[in-house]
Amino acid sequence: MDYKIDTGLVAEHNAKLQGDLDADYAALGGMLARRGQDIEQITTLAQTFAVALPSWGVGTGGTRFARFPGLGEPRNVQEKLDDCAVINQLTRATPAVSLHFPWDKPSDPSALRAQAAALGLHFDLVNSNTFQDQAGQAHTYKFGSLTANGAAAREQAVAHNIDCIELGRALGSKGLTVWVGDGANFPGQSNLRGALERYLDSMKSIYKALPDDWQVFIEHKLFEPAFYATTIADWGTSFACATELGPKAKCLVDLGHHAPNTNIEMIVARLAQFGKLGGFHFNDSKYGDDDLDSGSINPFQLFLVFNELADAAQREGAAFKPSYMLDQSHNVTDPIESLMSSASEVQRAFVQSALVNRLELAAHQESNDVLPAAQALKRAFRTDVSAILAMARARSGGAIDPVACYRTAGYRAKAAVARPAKAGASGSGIV
Ligand code: LRH
Ligand code: MN
Ligand code: MN
Repeated sequence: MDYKIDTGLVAEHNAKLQGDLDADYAALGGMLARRGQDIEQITTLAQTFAVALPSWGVGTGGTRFARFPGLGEPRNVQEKLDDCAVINQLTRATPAVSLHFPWDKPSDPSALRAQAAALGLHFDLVNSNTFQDQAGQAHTYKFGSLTANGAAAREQAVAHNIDCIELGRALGSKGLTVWVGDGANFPGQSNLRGALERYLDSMKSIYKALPDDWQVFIEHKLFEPAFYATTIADWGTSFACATELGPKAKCLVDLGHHAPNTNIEMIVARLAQFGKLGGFHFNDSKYGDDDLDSGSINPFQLFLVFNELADAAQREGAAFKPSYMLDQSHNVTDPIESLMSSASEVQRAFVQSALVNRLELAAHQESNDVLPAAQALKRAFRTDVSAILAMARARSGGAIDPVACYRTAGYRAKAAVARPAKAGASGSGIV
């Protein structure tokens, strides 16, 4: 395995922290045992958790208004993979990468696949991009891509998605996520129903190009860049389209793509109930599509989403396997640190949801005993499972404290030397 951080350094880091961790773990284990829960079972479960990294997340994404490039930013997809490997080496929770095309289009897909394998990584869903014009493209997406009035722009957008499938196939990916910013900025700008009809028409052509073992995920977003009417604005539209397209089409929930205070866990429950929950883009937000780090604003919401996932998993067993991906943008932190922290916050919510006593919760719900039902969730949410997360990482070969270990290793400083700054490294202005 091509480790980017010296394994001796990780071992040394862990050795220093192991004693304290053992003590914390024993205390937490004792507390959970009094609740009838076996910490070892939970730790083993935590070790199975995985969330994919967004290739676009390892560069400084910035905001809509500016980006402040950081030192040692990856300059190409190969360097992005190297950074993803660091995140996975230290967290052991991010073995897959979700690529965005054409931002991270490899010139040699099989070489990239080999590099990923050497780094202990593989490729999750690929993402198409028809939300901005690319250099040299024949038809603009200014007035829409998959929904454009002009057939030529629509066909170009469909062809790009089919190219993404082909490229993804060569990389060993098993699905495509489609997010379009198409919509209108003025009432009257476009026929609302007509736009969705054209979207479906385009998506049917993309759907036809899916290999048998592939899925396509429809990602909805309330607004931006279309500020009056976004064609795929909500989970209802996404669900209707996925249903119309067929069994290989599912819905993707990006946590940031809803109005503030939307009950996202209920959306998750609905999509799971009707077999259309494809996956997630995890991030956090306060106002809109802020792309803040997971768990940084509303960790209780994240926990409640995982509580619904735990319910669905219990009902449906191994067949229930939504894809987990991060989708965030960094302006003021080192992206590697932020992504490590987010992966562990999503893993935390997963572990906390496993602490919910589902039998007890169901009994309280059955007898309409409201307060104990709410307390059953709060008890799990309030439990500090940090020692379980750290133990899971250590046992899987990761770092007890990934950010501290990463800083000790001086990876960014070394990258700053190896990767001299280049203006405008690839990334998006609309994430
Ligand atoms: C759109 C979005 C979508 C894109 C990514 C870069 O806001 O969430 O997932 O592909 O950002
Ligand atoms: Mn997203
Ligand atoms: Mn987004």
